[in-house]
Amino acid sequence: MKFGIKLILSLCFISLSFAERDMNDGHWVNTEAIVNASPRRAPKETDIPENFSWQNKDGVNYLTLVKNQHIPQYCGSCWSFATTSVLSDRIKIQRGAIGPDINLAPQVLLSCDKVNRGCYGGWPLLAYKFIQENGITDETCSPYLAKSYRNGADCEAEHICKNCNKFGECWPMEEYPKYYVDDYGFVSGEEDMLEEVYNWGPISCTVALTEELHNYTGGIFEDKTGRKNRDHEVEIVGFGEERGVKYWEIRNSWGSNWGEEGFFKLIRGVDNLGIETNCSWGNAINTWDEGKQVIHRISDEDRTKFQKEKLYQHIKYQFTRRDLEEDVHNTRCRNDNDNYSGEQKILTPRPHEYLNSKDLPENWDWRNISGISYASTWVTNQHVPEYCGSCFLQATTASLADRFNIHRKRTDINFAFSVQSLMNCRFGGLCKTGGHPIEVYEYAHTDGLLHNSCMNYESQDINEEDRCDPINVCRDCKGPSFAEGEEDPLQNCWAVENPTKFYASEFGQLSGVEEMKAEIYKRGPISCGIKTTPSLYDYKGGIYSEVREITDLTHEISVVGWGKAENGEEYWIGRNSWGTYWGENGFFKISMYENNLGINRDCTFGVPDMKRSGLDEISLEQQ
Ligand SMILES: *[C@@H]1O[C@H](CO)[C@@H](O)[C@H](O)[C@H]1NC(C)=O
Ligand SMILES: *[C@@H]1O[C@H](CO)[C@@H](O)[C@H](O)[C@H]1NC(C)=O
Ligand SMILES: *[C@@H]1O[C@H](CO)[C@@H](O)[C@H](O)[C@H]1NC(C)=O
Ligand SMILES: *[C@@H]1O[C@H](CO)[C@@H](O)[C@H](O)[C@H]1NC(C)=O
Ligand SMILES: CC(=O)N[C@H]1CO[C@H](CO)[C@@H](O)[C@@H]1O
Repeated sequence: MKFGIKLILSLCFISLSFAERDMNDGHWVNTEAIVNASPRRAPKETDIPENFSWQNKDGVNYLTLVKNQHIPQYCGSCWSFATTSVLSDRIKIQRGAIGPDINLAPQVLLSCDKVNRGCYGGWPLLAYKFIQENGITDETCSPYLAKSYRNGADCEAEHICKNCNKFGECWPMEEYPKYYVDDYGFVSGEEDMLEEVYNWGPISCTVALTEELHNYTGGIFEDKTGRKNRDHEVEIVGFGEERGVKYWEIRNSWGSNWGEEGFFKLIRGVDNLGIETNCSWGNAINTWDEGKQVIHRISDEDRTKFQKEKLYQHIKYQFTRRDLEEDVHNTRCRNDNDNYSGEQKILTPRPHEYLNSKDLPENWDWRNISGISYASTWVTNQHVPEYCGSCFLQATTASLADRFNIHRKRTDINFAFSVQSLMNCRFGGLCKTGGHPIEVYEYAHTDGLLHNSCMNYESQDINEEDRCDPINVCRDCKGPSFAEGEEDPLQNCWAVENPTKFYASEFGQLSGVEEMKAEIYKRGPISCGIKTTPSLYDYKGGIYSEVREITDLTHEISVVGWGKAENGEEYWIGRNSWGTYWGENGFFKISMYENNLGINRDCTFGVPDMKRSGLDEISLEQQ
């Protein structure tokens, strides 16, 4: 490998004492990445407005979810978050913000990009080059672990895209969608940066970190220390001018409880914190449109290796069909709540009391209402990094997150609630046993839900004695990155004080097509119990149908709408929590009548309490 130009490596290093600043003295960057860099694409427009934001462009949010690189423990991975969020956001822009967000996985870069330095820093240009050559998966294949190849993460096939079963066994997926970088390159200087952001989408830039920036809570930040030693990477998503002060609008990767819901503004045009010196951009190849998908198939080599090492054949689809049919291993993740003793909370008339489902549209899909996607909380995978029966949390929090997005008209933060925070309070049930969906709504009503960037999904039950310990409910951590085998990687972590909470005002149960349609149409997605069967595991697309006598509902999913096929068959549109490699990008269609898999039997809903969540009420009637 040839080394040449010396460039500063962004280390994402943050320490309140700044005692180890020498870590960012510089790094030799592989010249190939620079040689491969492309010139910027020609601008479509050179007339740049005074204010512009991809977070709210004509009332649509083109940005993907705010993340926190510092949980479950500190990792200097800002470069991998900045790179994947630039690409994910640009993909969303290219798709017109329709369809579920594609959240590319920073973990793949941390596990496999060995030119960069994992949790000890990296350089976006090298990351783009890696993705151009090797491709990348989304977070439902490879969830964030805050570990890298240098401190405990591996890069076997199963770490790029995995699935797991109830017996603690995991294996590489045979087939899954992959994403590739098309062109990538540099940009610097205010004028070029404005042009690039406005025409093509967010860019990422290296900045110098200061203690003041770490303490930032809002407004236009201006560094007075003059620090230019760039050691952090952030994403510019817009720009503007306020009372004569020009600023950049920037997304950080420190979670939504930092700054202005995860964002900050920085004075523009004076290279403050060095932000106008070294920026990069990258575009993805279109592999999402119908017919253009790139499906990765496991190589013979990987399969053989896995079979040898882990008896792959035996666990491939974890159980025999008869096992599944009879659920001999008790894979249920939802407990029947027919006998739920708690109260429903009903304060306003129920939609089916004043709407007649016969008057409702033939097609209603919260993923695309007049060209806007509201069912935009991310698709999750409850079975990675380990198997966990958390469907009762996944389906309920996804329905509520979509409902918050509906209320906010999708113009500000992307809602996604932390399932792990709930699990760490052992609320409603456990990974091992599954749980009760309605109790999750009850919890949202009494205690409130937290943003996903409080605690990311580790798919593990917590010990009874640590239950609801604040550091396990909403956490943040500082550097340095722990070394492999270090005893307590949490020694530099603390509980976030007063994290923003999101409440439900009402919640209740419903069943049957009439009630379901009215509730979904008027107030948004609901969650419903179904029976999982062997054929459902194998579902790849189309309208699923399986009518049988259902004795109990073993799984919980979210219903985001309905439709009518050309042959007149009506169906529900469901969101599952089995990753994007399952079904239609994680979603499915199921025949509406005759109670297929018991879907019409026992559903639940929650209504966002905007006022108590500190959010402006945007009336649904205005939409
Ligand atoms: C940042 O916040 C910490 C903790 O509140 C405080 O001790 C420190 O003085 C602040 N630093 C600056 C530069 O404001
Ligand atoms: C830009 O935004 C600021 C603050 O929101 C506002 O005061 C100003 O009028 C806006 N300028 C334009 C041209 O919209
Ligand atoms: C619900 O109550 C009925 C009647 O008391 C009982 O037969 C059934 O087993 C109960 N179901 C559950 C899941 O507890
Ligand atoms: C979204 O819905 C509109 C009709 O409201 C339709 O014209 C458009 O093709 C749909 N977009 C996608 C990507 O399905
Ligand atoms: C393309 C670009 O902006 N490169 C700059 C990166 O930073 C170094 C060191 O400050 C500059 O010399 C380069 O011009």
